[in-house]
Amino acid sequence: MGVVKLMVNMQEIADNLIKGQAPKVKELVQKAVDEGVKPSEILSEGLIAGMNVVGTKFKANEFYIPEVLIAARAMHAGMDIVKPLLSKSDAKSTTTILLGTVKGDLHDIGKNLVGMMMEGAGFEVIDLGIDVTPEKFVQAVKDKNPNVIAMSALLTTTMTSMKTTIEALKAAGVKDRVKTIIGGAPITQSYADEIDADGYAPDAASAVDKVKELVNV
Ligand code: B1M
Repeated sequence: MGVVKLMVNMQEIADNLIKGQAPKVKELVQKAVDEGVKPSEILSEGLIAGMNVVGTKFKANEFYIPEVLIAARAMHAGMDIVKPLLSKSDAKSTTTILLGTVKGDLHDIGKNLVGMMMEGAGFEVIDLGIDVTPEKFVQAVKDKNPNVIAMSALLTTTMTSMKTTIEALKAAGVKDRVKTIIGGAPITQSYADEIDADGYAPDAASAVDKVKELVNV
């Protein structure tokens, strides 16, 4: 009698990601790759499916920030294996997000959470880091041609940098090339309206929904 070998189930990857089991996710993803499962399938039906559940739970206050960060770490463990294979194969993201904490602001925990959720949703994320000047955002729009600029600010004194950045995009003639979305503790929808940002999101999971709405994916 031959030995029955169980193939890796994508749901098992998703379930372990939701539980934040990074080593297990890594092991299962590697096993799935070795078994010949398409990287795009592992990404969409394992990692992204799991991260979507995490986002839903976070929005419903069933998960809190530490659980999201632990799940995001598990997602990264899987992504590390799948990412190099993806660039060689089919599922190239068609949506690129330029992410950064604005000038003068060094807070990056929320921004990183936004980035992880965006990656989890299958977007390509270019993270410019913290203290990103309007000039740097403008230059990166020219160089990288993103679909969306996602700006984070945690201070009432730095949220004005979002306004200056949008003005700089307009002055450089590139504002219409990208959608702008903003967020962070002091940010509101009315501030987004005031500075002519295309969208506002109160948390990382809603930021993903907002991007989907803005770029129609
Ligand atoms: Co700062 N800090 N901090 N701080 N800090 C706050 C923000 C503050 C509210 C604390 C307080 O006084 N109660 C206050 C701001 C007051 C104000 O302006 N209204 C403050 C201050 C004053 C300062 C300093 C000026 C303190 C000083 O030096 N005198 C200084 C400024 C430094 C600077 O940036 N230039 C400073 C420094 C720091 C540390 C370096 C010590 C550290 C940051 C470490 C780091 O980020 N690597 C820090 C921290 C940790 C905080 C608190 C405690 C926590 C912030 C955080 O990470 N929250 C914060 C008080 C608080 O919030 N309780 C505070 C968790 C994170 C997941 O939430 O970033 O809000 P958050 O992100 C959320 C949403 O806002 C949203 O999604 C996330 C959740 O899903 N979101 C987006 C964020 N970005 C988004 C972008 C989007 C969409 C959603 O679309 C693009």
